[in-house]
Order: sequence, then structure tokens, then C-alpha cells
Amino acid sequence: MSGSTWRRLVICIAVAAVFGVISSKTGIVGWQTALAAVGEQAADGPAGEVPNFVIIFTDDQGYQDVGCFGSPDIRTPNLDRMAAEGMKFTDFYVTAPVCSPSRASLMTGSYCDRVSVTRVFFPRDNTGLHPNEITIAELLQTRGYATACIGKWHLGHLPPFLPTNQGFDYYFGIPYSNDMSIERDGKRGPPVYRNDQIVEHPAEQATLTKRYTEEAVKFIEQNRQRPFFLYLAHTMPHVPLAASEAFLGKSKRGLYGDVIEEIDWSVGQVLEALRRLGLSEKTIVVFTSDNGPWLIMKKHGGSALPLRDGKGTLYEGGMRVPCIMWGPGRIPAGKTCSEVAATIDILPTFAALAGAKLPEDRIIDGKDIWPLMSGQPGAKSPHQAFFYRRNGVRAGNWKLLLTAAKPAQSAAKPGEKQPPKSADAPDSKAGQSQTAKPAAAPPTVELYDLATDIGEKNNLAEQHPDVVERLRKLLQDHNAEINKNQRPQGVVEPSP
Ligand SMILES: [Ca+2]
Repeated sequence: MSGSTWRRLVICIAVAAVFGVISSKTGIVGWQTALAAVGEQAADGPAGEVPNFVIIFTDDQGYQDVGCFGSPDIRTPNLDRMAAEGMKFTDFYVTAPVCSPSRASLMTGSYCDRVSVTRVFFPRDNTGLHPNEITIAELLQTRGYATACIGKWHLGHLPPFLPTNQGFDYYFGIPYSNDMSIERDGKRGPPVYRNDQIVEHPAEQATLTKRYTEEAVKFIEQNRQRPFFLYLAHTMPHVPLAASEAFLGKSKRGLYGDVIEEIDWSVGQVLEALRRLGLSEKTIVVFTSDNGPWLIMKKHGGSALPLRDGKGTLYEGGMRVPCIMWGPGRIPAGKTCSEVAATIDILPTFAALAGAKLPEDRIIDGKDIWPLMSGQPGAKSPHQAFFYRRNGVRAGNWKLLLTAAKPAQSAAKPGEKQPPKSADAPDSKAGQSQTAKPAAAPPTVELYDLATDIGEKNNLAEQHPDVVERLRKLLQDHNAEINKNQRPQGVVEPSP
């Protein structure tokens, strides 16, 4: 299909969406109805001042790649200060070890398998997060929030899927990963969008972190008088790495360290803007990463130590990410939370704080974790079980993984060289549902006690068959329930 045909098709779909005439594929009519209902319910929410929200989301930053999470050679004074003034989460998870599925969950509060975003999106794809999904931004818009997405989106680049059609008033950034390209005027590289238009191609990557930061600060300044939600999703440290001149060659950890130190500077700029504008006690800031480090990139990848493995695997290194939450006056200073929490919890938590009622026509997997964030004594994780895609489960400190159902990269033992296969490659099974074609061999079983074995080195499956069976049942029930209540991925169909 030619570019112009695509454009015509997409324009037709977008126009049709505006007038609500598409219902079978995109469910736009249902979306409008559902959101209107949410808005009406939300009007009954608590009165008084609601907090602003900022999510700073990095790409492929490892569990160890923050000073206060143990990095031996990357300096992050601003993140360390953020943790000292706020709360560090040590057992914080994403729902998939690759970009798009992880982001789908952050935006919807739902497991990625529930919203059928099970692999990363590519520039040639006609798919995206379904417009019928209700994102954090859409929920907060019902409460009068100004919303902006600055940075990497990666939930579909065709018009119906762009941030401006998923609840964001404003978008500036690249629509997918920075190693993905389109060709325009004989040049290749990722485009930069402002709202729904390409304004730069190829993206000048070395200044992206700096420019995202300037855009973020500007958005905060412009909306200081009203509640706002800023989703600042850095392109870095996904490869190809790039840092601006001020940071190039400055860290002890090579270019990867330079990139993280520039992100740390960016965090400092955002927090400083909030302080300068008198908003620090009116704002909650969450910092985390979309998945573990891309270890096959060696020096251009990060570290998840002491966790096992990294991006593309369901070991802790792929799924557990550094997380800091900050909200002076609301979130206690200098605390550490070791309860299980996840990106799916952010939507219900923010919704509750903003007085927005959750939609009742669908299952939201996340839970309100305000008791954890606000440091209530004895607060426990709301998750009896947390699921690693369809193939693993953590209940308390026990973690069960069904090996035959795991991505290929996971075959690597800690410290071993991994197969040189991109987790973002289109044919990669990394992070994908493996249930379509059951393995011929019976699945081997791994059971770890994360309390005593954070590095997942000692498989205790044979010693604790009772625990294996209990967790296997949890996983089976979860998968059966997801199968029953799965929502579709968004598809823009070519016209007949
Ligand atoms: Ca990523």
C-alpha cells in the first residue's frame, strides 16, 4: 500500500472516529459512552484540591542503574535526593520485559495480555493500543486535568492510536523506539511528532533528553494554576544511546552512564521547576523504567544486579525496575517500601487521588496502592499474586516460572553470554504470549524464594511441590480469567 493510500485510509478512520460512525473494529462509540459515564460518576468525587501527577518513565534502565539502587559508577544525585525526600520501592514491577506491552499496562492499569498488546509495535504495523481503552490521561481529563505526553509513546503511531487520541492534550516525542526507522526524502531514522504531525526527521537524538526536559518544564509552567498530568517518557537509555554535549564523556560508565546522568539532570530540572513554582506539595512524581536492561548491548546496556538476567526475560532483571515516588507532605521522606507493587497500580491510585471513578465496564488489574505510598503502618501489597505474563507468578516471596513458556533469552544463566537476538526483533518471542503453540516437551518448572535468593539461582521446585502446585493453580486461574475477559488490540483495517 502506498504512503498516500495509507494517509487517505487513516484520515477516513480518524474522521469517522470523530463522528462516532465506527463501532465494529475500533469501538469508538462504546468508548465515548464509557468515558461519559466515568465523567458523570467522577463529578461525585471528593471536593478540594487534587494533586498534580508526573510520571517519569525511562526506557531499558536497569534495576541497578540509579545511585540509590546500588550503581557503583553512575552518579544520580537528583534521583538520590528524590528518594531521600520520598519513597523507594524495591519490589516494583512492569507487566512485560519489553516496551509496548509494558507501556500499555502503565496507561490502562491492566495486564498487557488483557489489552492484547503482547509484542512491540513497529513502524509498518497497523496496530496499537485500542482507542476503546481508557488511559490514565483520559480518566484525569474527566477531572479537569491538563495532560501532556512528552517522549516515547510506542502504543501505535497511526492517528487513532497517537497520544492526542488517548487523552493527551499535547504530545511531543518519537512514536516508537529510537532504533526504528521510516524513510522520508531519502533519509532514515525515527520521526519527532508534535501532536499528530511530524516536525522533525530524522530525530536529532543527542538533544532529545534535553528538549523533552524543556518541553516538560514549559508544560508545568503553563499549567501551574490548574491540575495537570505530565507523562515524561524518555527515549533513553534505549539504544542507540546519545547524550548532549554537556554530558558526553562525563560519567565513569561510558556513554550509557552519560545518558543516565543526563536523565538524572532532567529529573532535577522537573523537581526544581515544581519547587520554584510552589507546586512541590501539590504534586506527586513517580520515577521508574519500562523494563530491565538490554544486556546483549553489553556496555551500551545497563545492569539489573543483583537480579538475574534483563530485558526480554521473565526473570527479575527483566520485570523488576527501579522506582521512586515523591510527594512532599503526602509521601513520607526517606522510606523504603518492599511490598509488591506495579505500574498497573498507578492508574487506580491516581484516579482515587483525583476523585475519578474507575470504569465499571471492564476489569482493571491494578490496585490503589496509596496505603503503601503514604506509608501507612503495616500496609501490605494489594496483590495476593502478581503475574509475569502468562508464564509466571509471585505470591509472597515465592516465584514460579514455567520454563518452556519463557522467552528464548531466558536460557542464559546469570553472567552467561546471551544469544545475540534483539528483544525488539519482530520475530522474537521475547515477552510474547507463548500459549498459542504449546511446547512439545513438558514444561520444566522453576521455583525461587525471592526473600533468600533474589538472584534466582536456586531452583526449589523439587523441594516444595506443594508450593509449586499452589502457584501453578494461581497461574492457571489467572490465564483462564484473562482468556475470558480479554479486550482487543486496536487495528486500522485497510479499506476493502
Ligand atoms: Ca524498553
